[in-house]
Amino acid sequence: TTYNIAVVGATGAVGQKIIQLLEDKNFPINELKLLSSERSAGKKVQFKQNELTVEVAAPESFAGVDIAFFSAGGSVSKKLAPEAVKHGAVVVDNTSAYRMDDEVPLVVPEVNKSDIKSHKGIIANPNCSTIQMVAALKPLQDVYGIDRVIVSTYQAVSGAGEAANDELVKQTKQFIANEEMEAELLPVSGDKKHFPIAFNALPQIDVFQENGYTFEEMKMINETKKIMHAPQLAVSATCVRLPVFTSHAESIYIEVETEGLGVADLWKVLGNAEGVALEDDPSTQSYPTPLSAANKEDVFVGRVRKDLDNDKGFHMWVVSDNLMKGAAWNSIQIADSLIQNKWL
Ligand code: 11C
Repeated sequence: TTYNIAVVGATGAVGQKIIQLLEDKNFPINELKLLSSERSAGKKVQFKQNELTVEVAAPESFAGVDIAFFSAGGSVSKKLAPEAVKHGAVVVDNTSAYRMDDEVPLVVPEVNKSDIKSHKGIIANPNCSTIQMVAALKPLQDVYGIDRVIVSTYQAVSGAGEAANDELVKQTKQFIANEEMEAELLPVSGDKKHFPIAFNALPQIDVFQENGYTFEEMKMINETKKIMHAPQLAVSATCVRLPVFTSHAESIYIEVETEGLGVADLWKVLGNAEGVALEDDPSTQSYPTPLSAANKEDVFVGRVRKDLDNDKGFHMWVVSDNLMKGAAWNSIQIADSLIQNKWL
């Protein structure tokens, strides 16, 4: 069987990765529809032997579509995802529009694939920094239990879209030419102030909430509890943007429920976990980095250490390509689960 697929946001950073993966993985496609805002409509995109023209996304675009991937921003999803569902499509939404909606499964297939079954037309793809964290934590939670998580992130600019990549390139050139760096976008487009990202680190991703945390930090906290089915899990996050193009890195501290564990106990579980690649050997300086994880599907884990004071405390370093497992690859896996399990 083959399926009619739509990609909304086809010219964006995530949309392009989705199209590339649909081709690389030989996804069973009958017809592929590429959709976007008016601004990008008319652009040509190569898919296998065909040149496809990007069309303006409208409610009627979804007639006959089986699966629609949305990654054109929350407002587009709010407006058009329900229309796609009305036309019979199942939506895999990569924005934050529906993630915390009780009716909408929020899914990382290695963690909570069976949640997909209860979908009512929309399945949400979590935030990139959340996905890689839960992929590493869930196998440990299943075997040893986890009470508490404290995470600090080191996030790539591509999480803020291609314009943020361009801004990093521009500022780097300006810095090297001894010119003043112009900051127009980061940390958040539309916020009151902008700061250079080149040769810098910005402790703000997305807008501030009333409690002093940023929206990115609250996404990591709330989405983690939902995906791991652990409302009582203590989670706290500090999210930082770095001058890196691809892959988010995370320093994660956990407190497990089981007493007396050692690093080898965590290695054993992580080494067998689906979608996780353990790269951890101090004697050979073996650990993942944003560059080594780029363009790969796995979530890489290294630097596993036991806390020096708390018997139940462990530290680890988790790195993954934010546009792959963090976005496009996770969405493709959700679509694949829909098909394989006949959950469409
Ligand atoms: C970033 N994590 O790195 C964000 C991008 O909710 O899907 C992903 C935004 C989202 O800026």
